[in-house]
Amino acid sequence: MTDETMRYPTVALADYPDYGVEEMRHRLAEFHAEVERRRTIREFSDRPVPRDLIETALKAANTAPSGANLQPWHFVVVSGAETKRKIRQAAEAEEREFYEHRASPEWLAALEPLGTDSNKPFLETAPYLIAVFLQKYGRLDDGRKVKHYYPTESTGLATGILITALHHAGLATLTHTPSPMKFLNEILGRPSNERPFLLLVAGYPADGVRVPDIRRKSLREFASFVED
Ligand code: IYR
Repeated sequence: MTDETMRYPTVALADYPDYGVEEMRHRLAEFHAEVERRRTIREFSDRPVPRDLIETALKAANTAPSGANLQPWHFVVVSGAETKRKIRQAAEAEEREFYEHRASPEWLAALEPLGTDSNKPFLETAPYLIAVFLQKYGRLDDGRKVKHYYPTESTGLATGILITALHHAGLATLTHTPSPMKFLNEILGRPSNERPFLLLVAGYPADGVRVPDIRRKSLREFASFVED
């Protein structure tokens, strides 16, 4: 047996307290109320955010379950003005192409209530752009490839935790998906085994920012229970 095929040693499951059902209800109700307040925003303040907050949120994201625990993601945290400017320029070029040519009339109609367009000033205003990359395969130190499993699902889960962690800290985010996003590999010098997954804009909301009055589906609409 080689090292790579050996089973992990095991450790006792740490810190999984039995709260009791009443306390569980209370904890979940509080958690729900907190995430219910999360809104995607499109106008950010330029107020600085200490880097350690982003680092801790990223460590939370990295706890996501992943296929064969291969953690097939990479996050590039961009705070430099010059790199943000390059990203904005490239993203806006793709977005102009999208809004003017590529998007179907149906897609444009779906976006209309949100009022988005190809102008993305927040890509320079917000203190952080976190480029999330999905690794199609990994690389060992000696250069050999390691196949990754469910990288899309895994990276989606990690990104969800990242967004929730930042929200928990009081920071707002925008999940931005300029398409195609290949320019992120070039600007950020990422290798070809990494595919841009999304660009997460993070920071404080701009003063007085308003958001569309959207509604979330009710539990009955988005979940069903099979009890027999
Ligand atoms: N990427 C474009 C268009 C866009 C697409 C979807 I789906 C959205 O929910 C929002 C925007 C943009 O960022 O403007």
